[in-house]
Amino acid sequence: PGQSEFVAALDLRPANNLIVKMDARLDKSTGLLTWRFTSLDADTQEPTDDPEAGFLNPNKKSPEGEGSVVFFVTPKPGLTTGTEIRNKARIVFDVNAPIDTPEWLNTIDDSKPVSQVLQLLAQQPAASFEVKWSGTDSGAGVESYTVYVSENGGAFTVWQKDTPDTSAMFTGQAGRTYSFYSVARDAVSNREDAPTTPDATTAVATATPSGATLQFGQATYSVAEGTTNVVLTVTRSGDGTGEVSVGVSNSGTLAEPCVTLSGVAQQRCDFIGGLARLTFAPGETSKTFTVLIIDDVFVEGAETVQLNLTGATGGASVGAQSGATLTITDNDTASSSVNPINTVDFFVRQQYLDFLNRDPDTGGFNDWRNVLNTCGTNQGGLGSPVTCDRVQVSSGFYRSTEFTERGYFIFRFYNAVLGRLPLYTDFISDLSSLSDSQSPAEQQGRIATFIAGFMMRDEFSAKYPGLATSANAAQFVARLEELAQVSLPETIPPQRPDQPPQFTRSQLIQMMGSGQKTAAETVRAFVEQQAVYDKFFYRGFVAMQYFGYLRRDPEQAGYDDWVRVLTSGDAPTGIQPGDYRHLIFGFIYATEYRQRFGQ
Ligand SMILES: [Ca+2]
Ligand SMILES: [Ca+2]
Ligand SMILES: [Ca+2]
Ligand SMILES: [Ca+2]
Repeated sequence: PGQSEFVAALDLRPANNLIVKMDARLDKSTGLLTWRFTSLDADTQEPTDDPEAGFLNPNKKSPEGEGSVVFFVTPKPGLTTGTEIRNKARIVFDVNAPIDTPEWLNTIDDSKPVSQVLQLLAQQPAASFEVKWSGTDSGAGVESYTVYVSENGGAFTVWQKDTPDTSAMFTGQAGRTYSFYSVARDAVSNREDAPTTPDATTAVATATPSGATLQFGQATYSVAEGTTNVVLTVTRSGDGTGEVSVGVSNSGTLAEPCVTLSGVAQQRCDFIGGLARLTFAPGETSKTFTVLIIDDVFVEGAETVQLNLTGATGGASVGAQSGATLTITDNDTASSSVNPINTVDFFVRQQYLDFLNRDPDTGGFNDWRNVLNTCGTNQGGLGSPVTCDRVQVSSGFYRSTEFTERGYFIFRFYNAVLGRLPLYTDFISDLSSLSDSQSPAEQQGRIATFIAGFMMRDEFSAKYPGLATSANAAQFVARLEELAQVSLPETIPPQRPDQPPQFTRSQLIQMMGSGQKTAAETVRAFVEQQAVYDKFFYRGFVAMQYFGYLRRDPEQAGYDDWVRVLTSGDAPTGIQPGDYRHLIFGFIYATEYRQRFGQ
């Protein structure tokens, strides 16, 4: 740099008996740059007489006779856009006629491009609408656009990143406003400044009712306490084309002891279920849900619970038959001092109800019953071998594939995606949407429906404002990691055969960014990563003691303390990390648990 001449001699021996003299110089006043290459006979130091003996062969067989010189030119400072810089070269071999190259032209582009998102309708009739933008640039021309969006006046986030396209479909939500602006980049990387006000703003119209009406099939249902379950029906009438959903709640979520006779049948004491979200696929006109009945020994007479439909989505409305009364008729006439949970069959069935939200299948039930019946003289009760006792059987339900893929999946989903514990009612309601699948394909469909519905909830939108798009893949995954407090690895351990696909952070971002995975599929993959699975495993174990055995929310202090003990062990009591036996033992022999069924 700074030099205006360069002289050197290059010895080509032994390959070639030549010395090549190079003489390069720049005439600063004319801008003429000259290279002169002279081949000298290495012995005589004189130009060789042989016309074919130079360092550059005749181009008989291309490219043996081709050569080039390369040079870089820095433009003078302050050149304005449009300034042309022209170069051409003249090549002279020996005494031959000069060869002129074509002229090369560079044009300076020192100006930023200008772009804008085109005007949008003040109100969009549908949640999905087309957004267009355009731009101009003097000089090299616009190469790409980045389009930003803000929802309901919130912070702007990237929607389309460095795209050459000039339009895309945007999907918003009913009743929300969206503002857009674009920033263009030209072919030489000049980048437009962001505007101070958005280019275009629009609102998505509030959803118009679809005309679907959802209601109970009957006003009253009745079941005897000794019957295992009762099936209730919800019907859809009117418009049957779209996907709609409705929540089921009930009046039986009281905290009174089960022995207290209030005339109200209570979940936990008298039944399991009655909390659900029912999703009607397009064309479906009825859905059923199952309430599981507990055959306690309380003499309580007929008890009723009121079931209600609330929170219809998809523009549906709840019809006149928005509630139904379920009566459970008693089968006890004399008080019993024997608690039915003491019997093996009752205990085993209750594990199915409390962890899997269903009645047992015959094969599974017989297997578990057999484990306990042959477990020592106490049949798995106190003092039995620890390899087959009630604690071991109950923990088997938590560790079962069915619970892991449903209950633990739901629990982990709340913790990982929203960064909080699910409430008992959230958990049971969402678990019911994954229960009773008849095939793996149906199960996959239910999980997809659950996630899609979950992402429509306000709590999700508030935590991921505008982030669930491919353009925001990196921010979306970072937000998942932040809320879950999990860092995805950049290298992943070998994939186990029974495990969902495992990815590195970069892979997950790349798949979402390229559109290979939707936001919903990305969320699901995140929740299925080993790091996330491991993070919440003990917490799920503790939470299920409350959700499953006690059918209620945990007290925070008790929950935290059990998580600590399970994670780190407890020196004073000698409990080792990961020792769940103490935990389960404490709950299944607790008075609160046993008094769900009898005294
Ligand atoms: Ca009762
Ligand atoms: Ca009862
Ligand atoms: Ca009974
Ligand atoms: Ca009873």
